[in-house]
Amino acid sequence: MSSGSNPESSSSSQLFSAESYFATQPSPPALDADVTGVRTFIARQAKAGRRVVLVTSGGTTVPLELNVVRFLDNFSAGTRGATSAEYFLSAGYAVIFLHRQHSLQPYSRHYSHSTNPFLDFLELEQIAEPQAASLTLSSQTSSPEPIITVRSSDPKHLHTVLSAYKAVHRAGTLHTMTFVTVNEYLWLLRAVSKELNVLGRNAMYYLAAAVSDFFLPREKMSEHKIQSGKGSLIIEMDQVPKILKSMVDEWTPEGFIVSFKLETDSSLLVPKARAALERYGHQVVIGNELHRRKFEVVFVARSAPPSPEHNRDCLEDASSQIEETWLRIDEQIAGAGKEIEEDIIYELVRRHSLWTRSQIRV
Ligand code: 9Z3
Repeated sequence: MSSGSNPESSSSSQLFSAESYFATQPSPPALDADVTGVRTFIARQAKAGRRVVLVTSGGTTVPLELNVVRFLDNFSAGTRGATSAEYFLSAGYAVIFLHRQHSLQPYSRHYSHSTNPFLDFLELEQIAEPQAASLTLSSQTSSPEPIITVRSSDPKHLHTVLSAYKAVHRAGTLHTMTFVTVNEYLWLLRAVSKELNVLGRNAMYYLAAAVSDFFLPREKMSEHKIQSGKGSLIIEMDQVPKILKSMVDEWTPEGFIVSFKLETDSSLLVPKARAALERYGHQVVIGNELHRRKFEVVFVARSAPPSPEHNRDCLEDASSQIEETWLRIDEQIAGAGKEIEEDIIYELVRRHSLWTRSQIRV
């Protein structure tokens, strides 16, 4: 990185393989505890005979300083991931929800700080004058507890969301983990994939997080806040290694892996999604254009999903069998509450079932 004030820190970029990345970049301090937690969760779900899906959600950051003041962020509120997690849960999956800290989460997303703020649902009951006075003057009097009631313009919806939320908590089928930086994301993704590999084909990966393609290796980061005042700032970032390739080849070769491809130029969507499928050899790429993502997505997949053998041996041959399937919902229906994630998950559950029942050796 170089700026008017940090010219000495300029250096050239190198190409990181997944291996060299993890050999040189620091693991998050809580990694061991996170792995223990997720391992216990997976063992419990395996015992109950449930399929497990890892849902990644929200955007990663790339800090520019070790004492971080500034960072590069990736676009995502976490809507896709949080919404999808709910539909996976209602389809009977256990969900590991790996999300950007403070991004949207399943169920609470319906009542986030910006959509239906929680406090707007609460009403203070009228308290008689003398009691109100004593409440104000002293919190230690024996005056009655204030009564707070919940009022919703759509109590049925609130009841549905709350019931589903409580049921999932009782069943213990949702496990949440958080990341902020792309480094934390990569370490956690690798760790969870290796743990989930014990489930073989019963594991699904739904990679909806918006992941930076570039990062600043630790050795190139400025320790303190980058100083301004000497003109422009030039930062050279290195490319994040292609971890999908490592997932398919090493960490979880039998898992059913779904990645997302985000484009803003719709003419690039299908070609880039096809290229990703050919390059990594996983099962599905879901293409979404930024502004149409709530109304249409395109599934790009092979007509027969590749087996582990296929992953290893036949990538070049498989390109001709790649098919595109569009899922669309009417914008008016979407406005009335229909979510495209419902259809996405329905279709993925169907495809995953075929994958788990496939006769090919695992
Ligand atoms: C997505 O494409 C997600 O659908 C969105 C969801 C980020 C668009 P929101 O939650 O946004 O509705 O606010 N995620 C994947 C984005 C990404 O980083 N993809 C990489 C790429 O396109 C590959 S993993 O190269």
